[in-house]
Amino acid sequence: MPTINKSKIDYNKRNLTDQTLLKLYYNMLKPRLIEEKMLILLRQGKISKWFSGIGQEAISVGVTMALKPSEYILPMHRNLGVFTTRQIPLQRLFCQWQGKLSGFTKGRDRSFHFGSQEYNIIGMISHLGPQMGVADGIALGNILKNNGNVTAVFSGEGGTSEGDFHEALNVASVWQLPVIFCIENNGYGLSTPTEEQYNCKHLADRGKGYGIDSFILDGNNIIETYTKVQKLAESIRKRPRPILIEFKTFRRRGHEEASGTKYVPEALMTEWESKDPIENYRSYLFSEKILTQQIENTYSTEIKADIEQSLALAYAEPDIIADETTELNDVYKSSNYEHFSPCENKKELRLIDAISEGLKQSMEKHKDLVIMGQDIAEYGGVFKITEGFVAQFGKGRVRNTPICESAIVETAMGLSISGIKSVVEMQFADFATSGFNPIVNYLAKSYYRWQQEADVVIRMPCGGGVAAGPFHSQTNEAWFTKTPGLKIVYPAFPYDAKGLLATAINDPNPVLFFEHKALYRSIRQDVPINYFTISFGEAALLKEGEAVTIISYGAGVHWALETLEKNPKISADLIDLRTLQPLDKDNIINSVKKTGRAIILQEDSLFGGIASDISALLMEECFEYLDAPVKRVASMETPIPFINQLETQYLAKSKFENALNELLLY
Ligand SMILES: Cc1ncc(C[n+]2csc(CCOP(=O)(O)OP(=O)(O)O)c2C)c(N)n1
Ligand SMILES: [Mg+2]
Repeated sequence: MPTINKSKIDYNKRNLTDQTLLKLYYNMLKPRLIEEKMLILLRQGKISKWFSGIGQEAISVGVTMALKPSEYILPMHRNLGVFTTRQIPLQRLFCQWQGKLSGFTKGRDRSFHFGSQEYNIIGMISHLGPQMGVADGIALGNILKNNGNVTAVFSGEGGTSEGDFHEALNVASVWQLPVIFCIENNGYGLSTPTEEQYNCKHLADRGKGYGIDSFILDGNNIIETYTKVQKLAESIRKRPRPILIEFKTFRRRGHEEASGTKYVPEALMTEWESKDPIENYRSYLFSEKILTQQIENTYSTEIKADIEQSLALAYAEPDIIADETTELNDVYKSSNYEHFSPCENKKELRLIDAISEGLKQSMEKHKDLVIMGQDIAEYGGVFKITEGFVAQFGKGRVRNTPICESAIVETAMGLSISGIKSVVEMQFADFATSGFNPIVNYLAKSYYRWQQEADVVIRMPCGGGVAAGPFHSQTNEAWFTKTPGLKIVYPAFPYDAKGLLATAINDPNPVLFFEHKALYRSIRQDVPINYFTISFGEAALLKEGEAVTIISYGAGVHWALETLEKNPKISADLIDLRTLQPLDKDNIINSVKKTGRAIILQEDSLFGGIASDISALLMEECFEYLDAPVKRVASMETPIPFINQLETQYLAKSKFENALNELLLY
């Protein structure tokens, strides 16, 4: 029988019932016993990787028990207690870790990298920090739905050094979002001790800088953790606002099991071992005569039986059989959203007006659609696309954001988890770099990983010819066409922009919507006045001819049109791709099979751009039909410069006519 020492932690059970006190114990014991089993399995080589939460159980369990089951929790890699306290069947957890079908990711992601709408748990991506911005989005969803719910999100002290932490706290404070930010300060981030991680006394002190109330709690004291979080949650439900809590605790095992703890001073380890949250609580409950040996035995027998049975079931489940179609079908959420036809009644609009009108009509159609961006509210955005929107839709749905692209993309992800669509306006497409991680890692991969759609459109004012230099002129679609999971739209005309934007917003997948700034006010067209949609993946054949196929998109389409106007004798198919992902391969291939010549014009610099991929596609699919090598025309391999003569030299426009004539003469 285990010995019962006097508790080293001061507990005060206040008015908690024995039943609650025991429940807290049971809920801590469960992850501990699972971990002990995992360590054995790890030694036997039966599981691959394990991040231990031993010694930190009071935080996961205290926070989870303090929240309602309907409230979202966003845990990290040491929060097994969140999952078990929410009573996820162990069989499913074990299947997740074994990469079996009954897990949560169909073998596509490991360990705690999953979420579950069924249990209101949103698991992490490896990058740690993005969780906090996603929590902001879920909390914003709660505010907009006025449901009084609180959201809790976890981070290690290491994760607080990431920009995401700072952005998320700032946004939560500016918007008074009901989020409990829980920092588990366990002394180390991998091998890095706290003094090499940050240079302030307490991380909780950072709350002050953001205008957020913050607290320091003994993360090993389950009663303190549970009661304080419960009280704070109750208060936040009534008066929404963010709270920062720093839980002081210690990581008792290696960063992950295989990496050991050699760099941790032994004395420190011994000291924290004596502060074990379960052992001490157990002693306390025994001393209060709340826990008896008999109850303890019952708990432990029950949990161990559950572990053994669930493990047996998980091991018995057949391995996943790799199937390409299954994998490819799960990159994008398929959707049968309704299509709307354009009406006869038209009005001449500039590209910019068409986008504005399309956005406004989508705001009218989707009553909860939220748009977010810098200066988009009263100011109307730097290009004035959202002018007048606040007056019509209110500040709740038309949201000025601080300058924090990462947090806003993450917030959009959180809104999607709440079932709310959003459009994010990048002030300039160039600044998407500051939100790059959540775009390519969170939004793009979420559906494939655990079937959570990222119902987000990111508007990308892009492109050169505006004498704006290297950071306000890029057309950076190729950074994103590379990434499975994203859809990329790039209209060249007002009509297409309006219809495609409506589709982008209807589509449940993450869509990057490129808007060429040089076309905003220079291109006009008659556009149907009603709300209408245009299908993705359908290129437009702008001109029909016999001698050559010209393939382009965005400003390139207009450069090609100008060139053809200047050279009326050239008989060409001119294809405007309109969407780059999905790409209308059939129409490209069929046209080139007909003409036998292909030239691809892209505004971006050449290497690694979409032109290269289309060229390769044509080599593979049309080789025997080609009368000349496929030609790519693109801008120079330099950053895009500012001054007119340099920019003109840089841009592909000046090279296109020659290249086309050369190709025709081949
Ligand atoms: C952006 C990023 N950089 C580095 C890593 C590698 N990494 C994973 S966990 C970790 C330490 C995290 O420390 P902390 O936030 O304190 O959490 P703890 O592991 O201590 O619970 C590191 C460096 C990562 N996953 N993501
Ligand atoms: Mg840490």
